[in-house]
Formats: sequence, structure tokens, C-alpha cells
Amino acid sequence: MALSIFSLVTGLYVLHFSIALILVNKEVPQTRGMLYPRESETREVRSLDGIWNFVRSDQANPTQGVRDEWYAKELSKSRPTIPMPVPASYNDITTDNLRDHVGTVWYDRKFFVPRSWSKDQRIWLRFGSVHYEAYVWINGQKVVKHEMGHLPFEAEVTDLLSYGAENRITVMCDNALIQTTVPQGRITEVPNDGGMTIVQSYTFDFFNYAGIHRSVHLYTTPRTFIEEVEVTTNLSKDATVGEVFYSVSVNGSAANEADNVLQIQANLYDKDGILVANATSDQKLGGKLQVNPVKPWWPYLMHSEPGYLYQLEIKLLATNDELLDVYRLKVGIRTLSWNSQQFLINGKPVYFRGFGRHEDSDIRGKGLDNALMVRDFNLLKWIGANAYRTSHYPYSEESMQFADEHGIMIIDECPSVDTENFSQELLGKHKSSLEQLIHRDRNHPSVVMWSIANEPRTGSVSADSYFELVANFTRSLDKTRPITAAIAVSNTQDKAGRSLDIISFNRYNAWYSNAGRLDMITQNVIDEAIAWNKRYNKPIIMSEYGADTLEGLHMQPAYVWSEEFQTEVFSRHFKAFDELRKKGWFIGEFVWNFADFKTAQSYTRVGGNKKGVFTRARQPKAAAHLLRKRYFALGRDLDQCSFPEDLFTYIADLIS
Ligand code: GCB
Repeated sequence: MALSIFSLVTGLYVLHFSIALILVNKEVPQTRGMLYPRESETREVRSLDGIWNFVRSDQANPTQGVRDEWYAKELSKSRPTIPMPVPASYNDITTDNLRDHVGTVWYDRKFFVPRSWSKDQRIWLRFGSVHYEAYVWINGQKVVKHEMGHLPFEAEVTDLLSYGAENRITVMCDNALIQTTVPQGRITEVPNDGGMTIVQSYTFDFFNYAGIHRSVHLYTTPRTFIEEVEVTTNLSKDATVGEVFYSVSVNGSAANEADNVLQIQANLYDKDGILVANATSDQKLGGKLQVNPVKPWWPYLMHSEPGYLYQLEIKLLATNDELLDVYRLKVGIRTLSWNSQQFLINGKPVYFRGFGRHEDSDIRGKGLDNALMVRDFNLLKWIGANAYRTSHYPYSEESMQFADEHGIMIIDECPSVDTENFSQELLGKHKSSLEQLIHRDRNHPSVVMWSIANEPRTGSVSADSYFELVANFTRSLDKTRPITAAIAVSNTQDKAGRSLDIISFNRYNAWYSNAGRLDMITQNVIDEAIAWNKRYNKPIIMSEYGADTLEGLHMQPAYVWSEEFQTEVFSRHFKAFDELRKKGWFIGEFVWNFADFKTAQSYTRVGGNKKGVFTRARQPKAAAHLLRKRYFALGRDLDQCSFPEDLFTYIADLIS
């Protein structure tokens, strides 16, 4: 018996060791450029958003369009097209079942390029995101291929365009998720009434919306141009002096000519447009700006002027002072630090009060929608939240800019969900998703933490080395922010926590475990948080808790799915959180979910996931009013914010 246990342990060790050997740290492709398209005196931006033409491939023949070269001419010459809005998911637009289509779809449209654009500049084509894989042609010529939803990509198209003439853009988009995509899924062939059909399945619950999800832009740059700007900031101990470190990469012929030394002029303006710091760097394309006195970037409700942003103007000059290029971006000056107990911003401990969210709404699915985005931020501020996690993928660049401006802290999550069946190929893609995310979001003051996965299967032996590699890779790209992952396996099984800086755990007491048992929440939450902290000696966040709630369903005493039940579930968690806050290392609570959202069809979901505090139409459920009182109470207690006048409804003179 002893021998067999010994050989079992040895076997596991060998397995672990061999997996560690198999998973090697291969290089991932490095993203270049991709600055958010902004106009300036040297740059023009043009939107290609609008109604495009659309064709779905036959599900059984997804590569036919490529073989038959549908991109060589207008799509309508190959197949009848239908109109399709961009940006939007295509799934919920039509009345037939495009919703459940698996495989490739095609988009095209025409656009005009002015004659003036032919003069001595470069033209770039940029997609905010296409889910999941995109192939792009301009006038029948292949331009770029990109894998990974929710992240931008671009390519230079200067030599492919006709100037002063009409042009055509064609996009093929593939929504198939397999075991080596991020996130993972499975494609199976199963019999149906018509013979055989292809079925897409995945373990996560949010619907796999697809299409051209974010804006498509053409933009111009000079021949020699500012390709990248990276910014980090610092504050003096007393928070009166700020420092902005910038480094710039330049692309173009002038950058390579030794005799044409370039200069970077950096100007920093405050909110009123007053120049507060400037510097000109000789030879090296980077430097430091000092701001004295500084207005630091603070989260919402932690300061009377949250989300303070400066404007950084980067000018690229040739030696003769000729202005080659100008790019402007917003900068928030703040510091982040963390230890085994706390997470601090500008030296002050932070307690997160927030949400897990989704980019999801009726009809447009995951398509960028400015009206929805502004409404969501109004609701976040109304309810007194100071943070959210971009569960379970990167959100739009526009929403990141909005969070900067409104002082909402972001735990920025890559698209790795329910990660399992760890392989070298998956590791490469997972790392690439983080590389693309960090490259895109590194300059946002609102981004305070990277989440490297949601509910990965971290109980398995191979998770140990896998997550060590993923976490170390993330750290190699950004040392200024801590790393977390939302973990769902038990703390005794988990193998990823040792590689993280902050432990986040998801748990559904009284829902997925002990359904309906309100008396089995508070102590379980306290015990589990303590166990996580004991095991890893790191700050702890509860990153998901909640209960599905059908708006308008009322039951007293509280019963699952009713508004009373959701309210009670929250209240029992609040009790646990207050107990845990006293311990010093419990640093945040995130409700699941901000709003109801669409899921794949299943018998556990009635019209989608209903754990929203708001409905899918962004109206509050009863629990929203309770949560609002708590988030503002925490804000007043911890950050001395004041209460909104309508927080408490008048009841009687007897109650205050
Ligand atoms: C979870 C997942 C989240 C789900 C949620 C639920 O643990 O992280 O994506 O939506 O549970 O409601 O089942």
C-alpha cells in the first residue's frame, strides 16, 4: 500500500516535472504601433463604420469563399448579400437563425479615398476588434490576418489604395472556438434532422457573439511618424510633485538616417489647457516631465476631483525644427503599490466596490454602442461603484478612455476563460492575448491590475507551471501593476495562486452551492476568504457572488429567482465583507453581474443570465438600491465622500 502511494506521488511528480519541461517559454509576436486613431495637424482619421454587405458561408463549407476568391470582386457577385451594421455583432440582427451560425461570414463595402491622401504620407487601416479571427483584403489584395477577439489590429494600406477613386474592403470573420483558441471551445459534428450538422460548444456561459464588434478606421500618418508612446508616472511622497516618463518609438525613413537626428518635444497641459511642463529630448526619444504642483489621478469618490487627466502632446521634429508628426494622449498621474495586505493608490489603501460586467446588449450584442457605454457609466456612478473587472475579455478602447476620465478603476482581464487542457499552443495564444492587451492599455491610469484568467482549471497538475509562465510573462511586460486571476477551484486544490500578487475568488453561496440557503452564506464567505489568505498570505478580493433574479418576481419570504432573494443574498455577503475588512487583507467586493446578459441556450438560464443588478435594458432591480446604500456608506466611511441627496427616502421624523 505504502509503495503504491509512493509510486503514485512519484508518478505525479514526474508528470508535473515533464509538463514543466514540455511547456517552454517561447517568444510571442510583439505588437507594434496601434496608437488609438486621433486627428492632429499631421493626421487625418476617417470612419468606415456604417452598413456593410454581408454573406454567411455554408456551415458545411466554411472555406469555399477563400477557394472561390470571393474577395476578388464585390461579394454580391458571388452570393446574395444582406445589409449588416458595423460595429455590431451579426447574431441578433436578422430574423432567421444567424444567431447560431458557426464558421465564416463575409463583409464588404466600398469607400472613397481622396486624391489629397496620395501625397507623401502613409495610410493605415485599423479595426477596434473583430471576433474571433479576421482576414482582410483591400481591392482584392490580402492585407492582414488577426486572431483574438476584443483586441485591435491594423495594417498599412498605402500601396494598395486607389487615390481619388473608389476602393473596396472585404473581411472574412470566423467565430469558431477550439481547444487552442482564447477562449477555448469545441466544434463537433452531430446528427440532426437534415443529416449532420456542426455544433459549437463552450463551457463559459456568455453568448459567443461575433462579427466586426468595434469601429473600423482609416487614418493617415506622415512618412516618418510617432509609432508608439509609452507613459509611466510617479508621485513624490507628499503627492505634491508628479513625474511623467515617456518613451517614443518612431517609424519611417528619417528615423533610420544617421544624419537626420530626430527630436521629441513633449508638452504637458492641464485641464484648462495651460502648459505645466515641457521637455525636448536630444538624441534619445524619451524623457521625464515634472509637474509641480500636481493634481494626481484619484478614483471616483476617493477625492473631490477624481479622474484628473493632463494632455500629453508629443511632437516629432527633424533637426531643422521641421514638424514631422504630432500625437496627443491623456495622462493621469498616480502611483500603485501593493504588499501582502494591501493595494494602494497614491499611497492610500484602496477598497474595491464594484462589478463584474459584460459588453452585451439587445440587438447589437457585443458591438460598440456609445449610448450604452455612457448609460453604464452613469449607473456605475449612481450606485457609488469605484471599479469593475472587464470580465471576461478586453473592453472597448472608448470605454477605457471613459474610465480614465471618470475615475473608475479597472481590473483588466484577457480573454482566457475556464482555461483547461493546457498545451504549448494554448500557452502561446494566452500570452499573446496578454501582450496585445498590455500593449493597448498600458497608458490608462484607470487600469490598476491585470487579470490573467477567469476560472481557469487551476486544480490540475499542469496549471502550476502554466500559470507561472503566464504570470511571469505578464510581469515582464509591466511591473507597475499587480496580477490577479478570478479563481473558482477550492483553495486547497488551487495551483495558480502562488504566481499571483492578489487572489480573487468567485463563489456562489446559496446559489450553485446550498441553493436557497440564506443561512449558509456569511460564515462560508468568511471561512473561505480566511483560508485563501492563510494559504497564500496575499490580499484577497471576492470577485464574483450573486443570484439570478427575474425582474418583477417578488416572494416573501425570499425564494430563489425573486428580487427579495437577490437583496438578501447581497445583504448576507455584506455582513461577511464587513467582518473580513477588519482583518486588513480583504480589499474588495465585486457583484456578479452589473446587468443581465445573453448566454448560450441552456435549461439553467431563462432568457440569459439574470444575475444583473440592472436589467439588460439598464434599469435597476430592487437590490440595486440596497447596493447603492452600501457602496456610498463604504465611500463615506473609507474615503470621506458625501452622500447623494436622494440616497435615503424620507420615511418619518422618527427615523434618521
Ligand atoms: C461564474 C463565471 C461567470 C458566470 C457566473 C454564473 O463563475 O465566472 O462567467 O456567468 O459564474 O452566473 O454562472
